[in-house]
Amino acid sequence: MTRERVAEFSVEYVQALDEEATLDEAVAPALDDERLVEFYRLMRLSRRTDERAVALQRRGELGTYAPGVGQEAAQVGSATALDPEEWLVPSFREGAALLARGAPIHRLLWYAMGMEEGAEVSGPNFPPSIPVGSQPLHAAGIGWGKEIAGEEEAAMVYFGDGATSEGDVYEAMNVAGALDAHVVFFCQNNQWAISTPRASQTRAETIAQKAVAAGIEGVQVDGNDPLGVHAVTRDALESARQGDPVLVEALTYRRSMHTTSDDPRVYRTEEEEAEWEARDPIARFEQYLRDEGLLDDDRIAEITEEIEGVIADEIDRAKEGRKRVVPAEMFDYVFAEPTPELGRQKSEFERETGGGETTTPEEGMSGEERAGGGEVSGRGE
Ligand SMILES: Cc1ncc(C[n+]2csc(CCOP(=O)(O)OP(=O)(O)O)c2C)c(N)n1
Repeated sequence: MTRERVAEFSVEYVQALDEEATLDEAVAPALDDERLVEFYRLMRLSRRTDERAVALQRRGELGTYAPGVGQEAAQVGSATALDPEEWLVPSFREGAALLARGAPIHRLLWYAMGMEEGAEVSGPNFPPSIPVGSQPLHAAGIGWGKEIAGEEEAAMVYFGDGATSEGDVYEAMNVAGALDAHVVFFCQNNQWAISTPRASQTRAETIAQKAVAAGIEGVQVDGNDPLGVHAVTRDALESARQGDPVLVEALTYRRSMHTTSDDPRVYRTEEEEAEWEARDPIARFEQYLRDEGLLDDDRIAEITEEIEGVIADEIDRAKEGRKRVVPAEMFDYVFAEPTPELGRQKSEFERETGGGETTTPEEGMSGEERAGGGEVSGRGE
């Protein structure tokens, strides 16, 4: 009888900037001072956009909105490693990543107003994907295309820890590995999938190890450390551009609600939230930049003022450009010719909603949503 070990695997964890804001020079990427401050500005811009968007939703100006509070380092650190001409494929929580790609805030707000135009942001960025775990397949397709065309470019796709329970995500990683697709799978493990905790999602010790079965590399990084994330993503993209896909697991935390229809107090403790507040990515990075002499109170006040101005202008622009939303139209864009079943669903929808047309998102919302969401967690948006 023969018994021998035929394969062995391990998963590396990477951190450049620790919780005390001390930098590990060996891991940190070489970025100039201006770029470092820009990362900080983008993270603050995203945090403030989220705050204003939630307030707008509470006043009935937006439909559903998914804030990325707490995940700014994971998104800004990674999206800035992608070249401007490379494809970014987001899920529905990638506001910070899209801002880092130059997306105008009014478009993100239009999306939350139910307007199709909101999905069209500048550059090679896919529209948000609401069906959980579906978009990694699209990214694998883009990455395979790059391999066939012999182009040294890669695509990067974002998804959550919950999405890794979907078969599509494995299929995407498997096909990417088999076909040398130029793709980075970027999982933001924010510890929760609506009300399902990470521990109930999988028995696996890490999400990164889910790469093993696909024969691709998996790596874990401190997702609240923008410099560690940038370094890991830069290396992953370098590998992907040569036809070796990578799965990155960024360990982070969704500090706010799942969406504006959710109330996390129902399913998690204040102690847990406080624990992660202490590891907030913006506070840590700000501390580092202060220690390096790149930020002080005056510079921070300047950045704050500039951000407030940009967001105020963008909100005005979003309101001015708001269009009538016709929810029944969603049935028209599934197939070139609607199937009989879709036609039936559309008629039923129109019958039940009296035509399905709303003049503003506010009128289209239920009383509960207008009031800020009486319904909690588990909803299907
Ligand atoms: C296929 C599918 N199933 C269920 C839902 C409802 N849903 C929306 S978000 C979500 C949880 C997603 O969790 P995760 O992938 O961890 O991403 P996060 O929301 O934490 O960013 C669920 C179940 C959906 N949109 N699509």
